[in-house]
Amino acid sequence: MTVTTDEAYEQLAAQSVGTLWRHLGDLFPAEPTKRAVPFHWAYRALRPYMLHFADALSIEEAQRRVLMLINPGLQQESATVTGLYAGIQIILPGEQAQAHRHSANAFRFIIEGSGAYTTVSGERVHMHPGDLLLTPGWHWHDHYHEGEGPMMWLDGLDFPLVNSLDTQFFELHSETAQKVSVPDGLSSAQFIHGRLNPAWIGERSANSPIGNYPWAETKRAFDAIADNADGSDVDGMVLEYTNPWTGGPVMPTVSCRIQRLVPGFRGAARRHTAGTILHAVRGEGTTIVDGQEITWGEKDIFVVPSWATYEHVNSSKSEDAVLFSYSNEPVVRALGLYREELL
Ligand code: GTQ
Repeated sequence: MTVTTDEAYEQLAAQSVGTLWRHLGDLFPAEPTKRAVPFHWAYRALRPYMLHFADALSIEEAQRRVLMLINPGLQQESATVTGLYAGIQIILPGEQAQAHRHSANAFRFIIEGSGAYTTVSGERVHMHPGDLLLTPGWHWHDHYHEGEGPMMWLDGLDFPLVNSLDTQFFELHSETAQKVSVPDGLSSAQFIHGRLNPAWIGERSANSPIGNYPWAETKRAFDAIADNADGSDVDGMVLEYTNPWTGGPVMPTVSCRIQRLVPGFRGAARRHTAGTILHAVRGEGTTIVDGQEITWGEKDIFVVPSWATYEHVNSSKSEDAVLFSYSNEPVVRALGLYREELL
């Protein structure tokens, strides 16, 4: 061949061919490159914008009225941490958000308001602050508000992961509302007891069948444990919401947890390879993420990217802090990519 080396590089690039020796370093970093950065959104700063758009934009125009919390390092994929997304949704009394479905798994963690519900695969699921509602992939879902005042919740979806695999489908329902086919709240009534599952139900899916993990149950669990457990050095009294069929995570791609940090709690430092999104249900505190102090207040949302070192602090001497969190740990574990390190 009679080409110079420069010409060879150029001609190969034109044929969509790369040369590994020039990319070994960036394709195989010694440690994860952490495109996602530690970040914090204050709820009180976002709330006025939610109310503005509730007034300025009809639910029909928007379909879903949601502010997306986008990590500055993940703008291309609209992700909050790698593979996962967080948004804050608002719905006003009298509104209906059109039924649709998508491949992505979704959940809602209720922040404020009363009188709203979502219909998921024919079941109306009522919402109260602190409830966790599931909308697993390809389940029809439409939201309604029949109470007073605005209703707001945190949306968690795995769409950045689904999109990165080119596996996303989306469909609008032919009607605004899907048909209700079972009594309200049936799935929670049947399954929330956890140790007594309805044996006549044959389909045991990788998704939890529970439409709502109500705050009342979460509170009961914390009250029952009271101060009689040490909890985790890193995460305090941390509980995982589980799929009653498997004992595993609520959906195949997302693990949801709730943790109580007792007054004066100072967690040990740890890092692991599951990007995590956290929401302060109550209390306030500081989480140090890769040396950066994130001071969070009630209802705020913040992130700990994969392989970032974090430690939680509840500096209050009298008040508990409660954090809801979700991560892509089940995906990372299923692929054999989970690593953790106590520091
Ligand atoms: O409520 O169905 O934040 O489909 C993003 C996509 C919420 C929803 C989001 C959605 C929804």
